[in-house]
Amino acid sequence: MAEEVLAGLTSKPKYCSPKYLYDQKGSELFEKICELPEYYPTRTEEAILTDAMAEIAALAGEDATLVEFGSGASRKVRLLLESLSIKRYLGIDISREFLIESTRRLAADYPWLEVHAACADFTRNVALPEAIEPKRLVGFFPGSSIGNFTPAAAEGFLNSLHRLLRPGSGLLIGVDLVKDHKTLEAAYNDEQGLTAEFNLNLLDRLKREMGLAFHRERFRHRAFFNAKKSRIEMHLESRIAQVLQLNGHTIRFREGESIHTENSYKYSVPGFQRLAVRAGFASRKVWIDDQGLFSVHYLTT
Ligand code: AVJ
Repeated sequence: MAEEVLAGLTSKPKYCSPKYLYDQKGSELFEKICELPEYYPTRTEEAILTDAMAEIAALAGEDATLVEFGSGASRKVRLLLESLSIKRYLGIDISREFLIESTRRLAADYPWLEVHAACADFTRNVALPEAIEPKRLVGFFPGSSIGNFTPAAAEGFLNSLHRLLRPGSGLLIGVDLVKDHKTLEAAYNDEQGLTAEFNLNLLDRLKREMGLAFHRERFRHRAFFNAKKSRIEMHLESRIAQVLQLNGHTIRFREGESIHTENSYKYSVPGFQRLAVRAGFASRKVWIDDQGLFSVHYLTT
């Protein structure tokens, strides 16, 4: 982490991988963001999944093993467990304590389910545990987490999932859609300031884990839609010119200069389908809510 963070903060423009937003505090804040009135993706995706459950069950088939990438609180998977014929579940997440807690709760609530947990950065090449590997898999990648990747990286990532899941498998994936800028920007600039907290927590984390000396009030959260690139960008903007020390390195900010902390790409349905096909998948089915806010795709290997 230290190396990766330093590389980002000493480059031009400055950036930090969004995966570092998800320490224990960040994961908790993200769960709260999901319940905000402005943050439409979570509730919209859950409604789509609920309505499509019978069709998803038919596509997933009998006795599949469900593998969730970035399982977080393992909340959405509960919707699937109620209706799908699933024997085994593997949650993969980068936040260890959060993962252990969530999968323990899941195992307690679904005694018939074989529950596995793997603490891993799924953006790197992950190998599946032995108990999982030989089984017919259904991947689950909800929440439009795919939006964190650039389209080129998303294609590369989907291609690695295609290889990981192997023939006869499926991937259920949630993808946020392009829409009016006001709705998009409101989702990342909530009234309560939870998204700002989530973003600023990155600096708190660097302070805790890498000794970054900084004043919180000298930074501000900024999020906007970059229409040309079809993405929400999230930044930590320096309110003033300042110099910070991190692990013996000097990091200089001009007034208004920012650390780019996250991209959240928004797709059209055909745009995402083309990307999935380039990555080796076949697009079997897509569900969209009435307002055209969000999409859920079922892809097959
Ligand atoms: C988890 C990456 C899908 O981009 O909407 C929410 C993260 N960042 N609010 C998103 C996030 C700020 C979220 N993803």
